[in-house]
Amino acid sequence: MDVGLKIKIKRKRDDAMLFMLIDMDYFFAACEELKRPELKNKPFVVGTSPESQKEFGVVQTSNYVARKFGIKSGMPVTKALPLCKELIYIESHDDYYESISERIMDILRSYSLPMEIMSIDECAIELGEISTDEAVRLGNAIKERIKGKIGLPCTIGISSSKIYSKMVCDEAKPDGVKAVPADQIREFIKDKEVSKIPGIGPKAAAQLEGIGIARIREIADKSPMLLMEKMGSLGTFVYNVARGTDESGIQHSDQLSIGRETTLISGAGTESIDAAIERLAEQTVSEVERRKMMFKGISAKVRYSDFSEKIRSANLKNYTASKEILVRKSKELIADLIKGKQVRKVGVRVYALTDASGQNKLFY
Ligand code: TTP
Ligand code: MG
Ligand code: MG
Repeated sequence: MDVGLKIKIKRKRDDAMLFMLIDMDYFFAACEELKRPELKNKPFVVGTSPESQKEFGVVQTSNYVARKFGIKSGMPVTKALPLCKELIYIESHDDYYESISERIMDILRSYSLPMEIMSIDECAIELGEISTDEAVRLGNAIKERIKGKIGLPCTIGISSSKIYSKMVCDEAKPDGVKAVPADQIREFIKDKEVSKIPGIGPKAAAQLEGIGIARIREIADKSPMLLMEKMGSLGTFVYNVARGTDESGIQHSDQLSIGRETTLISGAGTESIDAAIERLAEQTVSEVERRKMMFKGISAKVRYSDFSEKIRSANLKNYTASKEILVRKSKELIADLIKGKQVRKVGVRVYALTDASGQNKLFY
C-alpha cells in the first residue's frame, strides 16, 4: 500500500492566527485553599478516598509546596506520604470544584470568542489574527479577572495552535502568561522530550524511542513515512508538531450558546427536577434578554449518577425569547433522557442565536 499518498504535511501559514490556552494552577488544591486559607504554605494533597481510608486513594493533585517533595498527580497516596512527613491529606469535593469551574468558564464565555472547554480546569480560545502583544494584554486581563472574581491563579499560554499553546502554558506555570509566536515555536520545542507533546503518553513515547527518538527535534529529521508506518496518524501529528507546522485549532461549537446547569440533591424526584429546569430556563432567558437576543435551538443535558452525560437538542420553527417555550421543550427533552434513571445534574442551553431585531449576528 502506498501510504505516502495519505500523508498530509502542512506548510507554514502566512497568517498569524493565535490561540490561547488557560489552565488553572493546582486546581483542586487551589479550590481547597480558597475554603481553608490556613492550608497555604503547607504541603497537602487532594485524594480520591475519604480521609479514614486515605491509604486506598490516589493523589488527584497537590499544591506546589507538596510538589517540591516529588509528589505528583496519579501517585498512590501510600507512595506520596513517605515523601513528606508533614503531608496533609484532603478528601476530594468534586461538586465544589465543578461549580468553580463553571464560574470560570462563564467568565471566559463573556469575551464572546470561540472557545473549547478542554477539561474541568482548562479552556482553549481562538484569538484570530491579532498581534502577540495584543494577545498578551488580553491574557493578562483574563488572568486578572479570574483572580479578582474567583480568587484563583491560572497560567496562560499563547501560540499559533492549540497544541503549542498548551506546551507554552505548561512551561509558564504557575501564575504565568507567556507567548511564543509561530516563527519561534520550532526553536521553543526542539530540545523538549517527546512526552511534552500533549497526547503523547508513555506508549507513544516508547514507540518513538524504538526508532531512536527521545527529543522533539529528532522527530523533525525522520521520514514522515516511517513515522506514519510506526504510529499511524499520530506519526503525522508529531511530525507536524516537531516541524512547527501544527495547526490544531479549537472545536467550534459553531454558534454562541447560552445556558445554565445545576447539581441536584441525591434522589431528586420529578418535582424538584422540574423546579430546577424552570429556574435554569429563567436564568438562561434573562441572559438572552440581557444580550438583546433570541434563540432557535434548545439543548438539554443530564448527568447520570455514574457521571456519564447525555445531551438532546431540538430546533424551533421560529426565533423566540420565551421562557415558557424553553421550559416546556427542556422538560420534554430531559424527561426523555431520564427515563427512570438517577440523575445528579441537569442543564438547559440555547443556541442558534440572533439579535432581537432578527438579524443574524456573527461573533467571530
Ligand atoms: P491539571 O491541570 O493537570 O493539574 P493541576 O491543575 O492540579 O496542576 P497544574 O498547576 O500543573 O495545572 O489537572 C486539573 C485537575 O484535574 C487537578 O487539580 C485534579 C484533577 N486531576 C485528577 O483528578 N487526576 C489526575 O491524574 C490529574 C492529572 C488531574
Ligand atoms: Mg491545571
Ligand atoms: Mg488541566
